[in-house]
Amino acid sequence: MKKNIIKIMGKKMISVNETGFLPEAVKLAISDTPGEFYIVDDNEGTRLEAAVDVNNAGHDETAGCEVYRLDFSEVKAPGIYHIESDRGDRSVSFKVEPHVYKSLKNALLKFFYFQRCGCELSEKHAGIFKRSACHTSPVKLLGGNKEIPLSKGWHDAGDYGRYASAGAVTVAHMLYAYELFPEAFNETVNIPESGNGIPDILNECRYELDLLSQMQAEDGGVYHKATSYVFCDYVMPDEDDKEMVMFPVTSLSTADFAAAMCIASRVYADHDPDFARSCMHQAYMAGQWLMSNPENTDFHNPEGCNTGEYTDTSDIDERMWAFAELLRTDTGVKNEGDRSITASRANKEETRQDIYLAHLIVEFDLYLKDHPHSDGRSTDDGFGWQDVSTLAAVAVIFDPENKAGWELKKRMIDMLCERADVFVSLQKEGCPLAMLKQDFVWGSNMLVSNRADVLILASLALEQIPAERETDRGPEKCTRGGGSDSSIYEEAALNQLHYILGMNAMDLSYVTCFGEHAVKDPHNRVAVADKIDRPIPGEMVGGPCIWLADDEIKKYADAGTPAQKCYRDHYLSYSTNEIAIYWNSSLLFAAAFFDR
Ligand code: G3I
Ligand code: 9MR
Ligand code: ZN
Repeated sequence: MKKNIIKIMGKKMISVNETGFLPEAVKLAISDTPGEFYIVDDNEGTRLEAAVDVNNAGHDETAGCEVYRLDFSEVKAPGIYHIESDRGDRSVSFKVEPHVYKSLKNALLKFFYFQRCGCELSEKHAGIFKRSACHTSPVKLLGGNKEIPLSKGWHDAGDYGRYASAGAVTVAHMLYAYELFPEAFNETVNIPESGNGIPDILNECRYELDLLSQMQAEDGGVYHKATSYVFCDYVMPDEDDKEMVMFPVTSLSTADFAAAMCIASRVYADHDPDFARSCMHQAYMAGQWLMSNPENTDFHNPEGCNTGEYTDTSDIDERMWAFAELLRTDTGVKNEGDRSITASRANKEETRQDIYLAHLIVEFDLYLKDHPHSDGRSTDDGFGWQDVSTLAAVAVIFDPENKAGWELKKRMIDMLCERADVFVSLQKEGCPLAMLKQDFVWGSNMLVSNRADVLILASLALEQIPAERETDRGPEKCTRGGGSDSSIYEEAALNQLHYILGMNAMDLSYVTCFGEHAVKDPHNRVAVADKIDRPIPGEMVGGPCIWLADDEIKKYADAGTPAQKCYRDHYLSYSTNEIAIYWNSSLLFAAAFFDR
């Protein structure tokens, strides 16, 4: 009788992080159906005594169903398990293990090697994904004959463009991760530089920094992108015969470049002092350009051009990040040519740092004016290519010399923690996921993982608040509003990771080769053209997008489709299933934090 009921009702979903859980972490899975649930040890084939608490978390609009949260935090012993219900439904198998995210972390990093442009990928390092060198000719500056030599860098995504802002933000995710928790980067990932005494995360970022350094014009401005005029077909990169064009300088690229080069000059100082100095000089030049060019240039493709735009109506946050990083990093004394922020300040002996600080404050005030306190629902994460305000906050908050001063640092911590508090509260109902329907935009998985990163950063920022500090009026207690603490932030960050790795309405892991139901067919020209029936491992795809912005997804979703289900694992669905460097680096940041 029971069997029949199950048949009639059909299979129900039990979805879970398919990679697994850290032994001491809170462990949640979700189901769309109530019932009794059990944890089964895969090796023994037996149900565990450990309780699975089932909570009705209410209807989830983005999942399109009632959500039951299954809490099995009691399971702490390392092993391989799955969840099953009294109705006979089961989840895929997952691990509980102390270093459960290690191979994920390393695959997310190795991904960047597979994106390398301008070099051969050898069998030794790429295995079956070996390929020939691509895009080695100089590029032509748009609208003229000027040739600019260009080498190295990563292909941006499923296309072969190289975009300065995208590259700079990606490198920043990775280098900040390295600065904040270097202990996560002790393993090598079999790239040509492995074993040279420099951590592979720095070896890999160096490959992109070498490209970026060639994208700066003589006056300090940075070109927006080097791409063909239109996207090429699904061909291998070395077969792409479209001419590469360098597009004009933008304030967005120049600011992101300045910030990334500052971080690089710190991080590489011990390993390669000459390179570090040259990064600092280039960052300084970019900073000078920004001060001479106060308008947002923005960027729009010229007529007939269809490659990525990375357009942005505001460059306030980019400038804020650039000046925050310059303030923290550029210890140079004032030069003859240095720009002054206001003529009225000319009387005072103004240092270069005074100038950066003044600019930082101006931009931060402008930013907050445009972004008043969040309404407690949705909010920018500030950790993507378009809004980089959290990156600016990182530069200020984690400066060991606190060059911005306590007041500004405190305001940055407040901005960061306010965001984190919103994300914690968004997890309270339905899926334990900080995402509203309108957040399922192009690259929604980056929003999910950026929110994890913000939560992680907020947990680290709390450590930066001293219990007390000296003021003119004597000692003063330092407090922060909001109710969260580090462990709540970390728990919420892990929930975001669980979504990416399988705890979602698609019951899919969005990282290739990680999970029994992992995505298999990303929009990546290499992966389509190589004719290999396996995807390159460690790629996070963009994920559900409610805009239904390509013909493939339109066949499978309409306006009534729940946001989490506006997704199709097919290479033709570029608006839901592409890959991108700053999506991987965003997830790498979180994975590395939880495997440090
Ligand atoms: O910021 C605005 C927001 O204010 C507004 O309310 C909202 C409404 O639609 O749009 C927001 O901007 C969107 C932006 O993503 C931020 O999420 C843009 O409209 C949207 O077009 C943009 O999508 C971008 C997509 O290109 C299309 O341009 C993705 O973020 C970006 O990751 C993706 O990047 C592409 C490159 O162009 C080319 N290479 C592949 C790469 C990955 O798909
Ligand atoms: O492959 C392109 C991808 O990298 C971009 O993100 C996307 C949006 O700009 O466009 C893809 O290219 C498509 C083009 O825009 C329209 N024709 C089909 C292309 C995919 O084959
Ligand atoms: Zn290339």
